[in-house]
Amino acid sequence: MKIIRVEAIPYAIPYTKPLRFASGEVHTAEHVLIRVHTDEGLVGVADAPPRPFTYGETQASVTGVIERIFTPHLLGLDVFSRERIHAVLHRTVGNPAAKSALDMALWDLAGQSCGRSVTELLGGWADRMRVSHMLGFDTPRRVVEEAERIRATYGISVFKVKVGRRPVRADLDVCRALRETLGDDVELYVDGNRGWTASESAAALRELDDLGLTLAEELCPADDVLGRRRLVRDCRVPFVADESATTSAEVTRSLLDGDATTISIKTARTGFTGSQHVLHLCEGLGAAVVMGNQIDGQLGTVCTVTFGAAHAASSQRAGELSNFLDMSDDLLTEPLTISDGTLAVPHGPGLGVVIDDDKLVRYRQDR
Ligand code: MUC
Ligand code: MG
Repeated sequence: MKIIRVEAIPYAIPYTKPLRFASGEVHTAEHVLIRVHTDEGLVGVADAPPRPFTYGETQASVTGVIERIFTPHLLGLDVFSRERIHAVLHRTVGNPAAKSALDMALWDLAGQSCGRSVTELLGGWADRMRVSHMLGFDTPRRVVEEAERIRATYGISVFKVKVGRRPVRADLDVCRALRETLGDDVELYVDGNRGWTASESAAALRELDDLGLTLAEELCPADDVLGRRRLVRDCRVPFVADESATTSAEVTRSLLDGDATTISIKTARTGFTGSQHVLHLCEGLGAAVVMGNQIDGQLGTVCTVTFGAAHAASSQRAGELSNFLDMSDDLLTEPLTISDGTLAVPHGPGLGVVIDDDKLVRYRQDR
């Protein structure tokens, strides 16, 4: 089955509620829909969410690299020659969201062509995952209100709280208000997106010690090499590397150097193929993983739950699968639903999703 055409379609869907965090904020999902067409008439899809503030990609860079650099070398290649396709992609450094979307669209095609879901092809461990909801910067009252609404509406009881602001007190107050209002039955953990120094992070963790947090993620930059190592060594909960360790090599260095003890896997930046490399590497090194969210829409979230539920090791912790709830609309004909705090993997074949053509016409930006 040969690749005959690749589409990279920029689209924009506003958020009803922007997400704010230490390294940026997102008001509109300015993503790129990737469609890989084959000579057998099958079309694989995936989503590329550029995150300029984290990886330097934009909608224009994603469409540009796909149309001008990758596609000319992909046309005519067999969908199942994934290693050869990756060799083409890896000649170019960077561009993680563009490369990952192409990889996941190929897996979608592989699943469609053999009539099985991608989650089965990857591992077939479970049919759903527990959901963790991400809470962005706001006042303690508003963050608590959001968490209560999310718990009441979707049954979610795991929350990742964005921290990394100055004064540090603003975030400490939010964490304490959440624990005091929601009680001990909810799981809380924090993500600083590199906003604090190592010493600010250490002081914050001391203040939060009695709250029973379960994870601390990217509180300070990994480039603060010694400070970060000291912080991780003294941290009483697993310390998660997210944007500081995105490739297998970075993950290896991060774990061996003591920059982190747990790894966030995001299919939006390592696709399915690269995410499996990272997962198996972590298993070999004895490090846990958490399925993260690159502020994905529903298609990206399908990819995360498809991968997370496929393996025992990636489905142990709740996956970050609910950022799409804050979008005003989406592209799938069958919207995702979270209930009892879980999200089911759509049934295949492939990713088991259909793009709503009318919505794509409404939101695409290239016509
Ligand atoms: C996270 O876990 O950091 C913020 C930036 C990004 O790329 O993902 C989010 C969530
Ligand atoms: Mg993070």
